[in-house]
Amino acid sequence: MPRPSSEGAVPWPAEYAERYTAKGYWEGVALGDRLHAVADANPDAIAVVDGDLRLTYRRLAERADTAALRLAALGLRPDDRLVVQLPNTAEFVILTYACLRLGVIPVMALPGHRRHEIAHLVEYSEATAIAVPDTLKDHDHQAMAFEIADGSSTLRHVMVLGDKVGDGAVNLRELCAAPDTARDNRAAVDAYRPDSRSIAVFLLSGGTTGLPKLIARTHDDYLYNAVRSAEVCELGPDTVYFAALPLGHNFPLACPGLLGTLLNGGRVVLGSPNPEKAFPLVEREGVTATALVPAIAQRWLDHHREHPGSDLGSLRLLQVGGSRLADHVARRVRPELGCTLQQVFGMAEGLLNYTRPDDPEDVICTTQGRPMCADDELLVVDELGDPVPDGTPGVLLTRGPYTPRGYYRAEEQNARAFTEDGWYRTGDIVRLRPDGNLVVEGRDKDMIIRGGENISAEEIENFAYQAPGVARAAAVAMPDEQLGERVCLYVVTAPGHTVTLDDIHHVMERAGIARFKFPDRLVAVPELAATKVGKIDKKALRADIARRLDAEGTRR
Ligand code: OOB
Repeated sequence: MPRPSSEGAVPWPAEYAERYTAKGYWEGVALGDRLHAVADANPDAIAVVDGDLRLTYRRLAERADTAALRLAALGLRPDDRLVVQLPNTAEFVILTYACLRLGVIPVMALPGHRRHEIAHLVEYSEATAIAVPDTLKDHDHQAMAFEIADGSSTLRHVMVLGDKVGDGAVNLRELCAAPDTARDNRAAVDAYRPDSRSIAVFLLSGGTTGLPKLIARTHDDYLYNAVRSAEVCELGPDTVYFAALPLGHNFPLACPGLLGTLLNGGRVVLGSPNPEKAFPLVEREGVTATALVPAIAQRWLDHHREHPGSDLGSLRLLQVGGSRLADHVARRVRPELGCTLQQVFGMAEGLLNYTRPDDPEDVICTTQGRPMCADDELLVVDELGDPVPDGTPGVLLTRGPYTPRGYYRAEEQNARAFTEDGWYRTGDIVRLRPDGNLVVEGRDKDMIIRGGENISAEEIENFAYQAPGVARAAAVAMPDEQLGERVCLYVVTAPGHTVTLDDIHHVMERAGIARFKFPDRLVAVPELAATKVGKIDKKALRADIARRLDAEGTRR
């Protein structure tokens, strides 16, 4: 039985879908078709730069269609799921574009994910294919992918990018290479055209419970996400966007990122955020816009201070988001880097808030912006769920034309994360200013944001309990100058036991967990403070670790 497209996703109610269509947010166009239309209008403009490779729009579109047919020849069909864990390369772009044309749904994994997370994504999405590098940062992704395929009832194709493609793997460089013949593959791929209401991509939730949830983004909603973001950021054909953050993240993928740039005929330069490499690339390619998380923005500022000769003169817009940017860091951007800062408070679940390039400097440096769409609905509520007066901090709820009404196949989680009338509980504590801009004041969710990677405290605690001698465990964020936050694990040990950070790391290492989730510090305590209702008092623990760091003078 073919699975009906979009089964398991939570659609918008019909009246909303009609309204979003009537207002023109949903254009009824598949993303791949729109990308092709841009390619037709700008065939000779450079679309993608990956090292020495420069692809024009014509060549990119051709390669995407060729890759789509090669995927189809392997047996992939519309609505099949392909887990993508690739570095920022031309192959990432071509493969994603091919999927969008064919209706195969990419599941956007992150480079740091390991066996545990990837196996979960494969199983959860019932993926038939996976795309990985051969090895990256000393990790053998190819071996990992084969191991997962061995234990999976759905995964049939392991696709590998690199020089060491093993037997039985699909060579991604070949799959994404230029067509063998001059034949035009476009019409053949057109036949697969997905419905605009169907799922275009699966993004991952940061998640507060164990493993990530999948967020089904439709062609209609994600096209709007990218197009409207590009408008707000004033992107155009002259934009040279530097994709520095891993492209599997919503931010560099479509806010406006890769898709927003390509949908405007601009140029995307692929790379990574390390300033030693990034700065020369910005200069060489005349980069005009990029997106960073606060931890990396700070590194850029410091590197620029230490190497005043580096020329970032072409850079006009520096987007920073993913976690709270400190006001004093924000204020350094224009005077030191000579470009306009844009704060972005967004989420893979949808809602995007941006400061606008022509906002007063005070708004740019002290707020996280305002929603990009007039039909984004925002509600700020207290613990009882009642709206608070404007200007009072509360938890943010939201609905809108690019915020789906639930996670994919996650009824239980949806009952908690969404209200009955479809509001998404962001778990972020915000204050709404009279000028409409939001200030993110904190978080009401059990999540740690370590250098832009979201980590569920609960997941860390579950692993901690597997270490011998751990009686109770609580993971909390500890402040860190470099990464914003790090993971601090409080443990109460069973009588006669000692537990070290290494013990916890061992457990996580064996389970094949992403490294970025490994706790940075362990604090053993005789007991964990409790709240009135008997839950672990994490607020008290966060205050405790901040005090300890201050006392040690190690709060960098
Ligand atoms: C982005 O998306 P996610 O899904 O990785 O994380 C979303 C969460 C938000 O709910 C919030 O807790 C936090 O990350 N966050 C911020 C923030 N931007 C995101 N907290 C404070 N200040 C900010 N500026 O992180 C994301 C998606 C699209 C664009 C930008 C970021």
